[in-house]
Amino acid sequence: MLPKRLIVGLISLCLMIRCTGGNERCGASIRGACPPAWSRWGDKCYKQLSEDLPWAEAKQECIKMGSVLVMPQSQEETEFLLKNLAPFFRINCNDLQVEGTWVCQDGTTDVEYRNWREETGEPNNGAGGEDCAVTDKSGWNDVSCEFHAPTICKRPAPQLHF
Ligand SMILES: [Ca+2]
Ligand SMILES: [Ca+2]
Repeated sequence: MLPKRLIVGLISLCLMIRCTGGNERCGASIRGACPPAWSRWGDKCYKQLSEDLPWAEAKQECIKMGSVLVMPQSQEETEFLLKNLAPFFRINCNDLQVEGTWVCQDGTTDVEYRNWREETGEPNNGAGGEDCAVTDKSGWNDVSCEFHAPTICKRPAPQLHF
């Protein structure tokens, strides 16, 4: 019987085989470990910045590190981040273009997932100027984009070709 650790290791490798059919050669790639100080969930890596930043700066800092400002695509992803990285954090969601129309993007992917905190009527555009969003365990809240919120950056786990 295979040792349990080995089985877990194999499962976590997320093996992907690419074949282009016919006589073309096949290639394979695996997702490698996250860089030091980055946390792994699925095939993604996450890191919290040491400084809390306004939305625009948070986006830029993540890009500088070859990543994007985090936008969770599910409750499971959100829970991993709340538990392992920060009890609340900024998400890449805003209604800057059209008040009340929220655009949430994970990199360039539009995200449909929503988790507004209902008890306090979020998003409530409090004081008429809440166009960015943060999340904690009770859900999302719209806040000022200038608010210095904990920032998590996200990037794919490095892909190794062989
Ligand atoms: Ca707003
Ligand atoms: Ca609010």
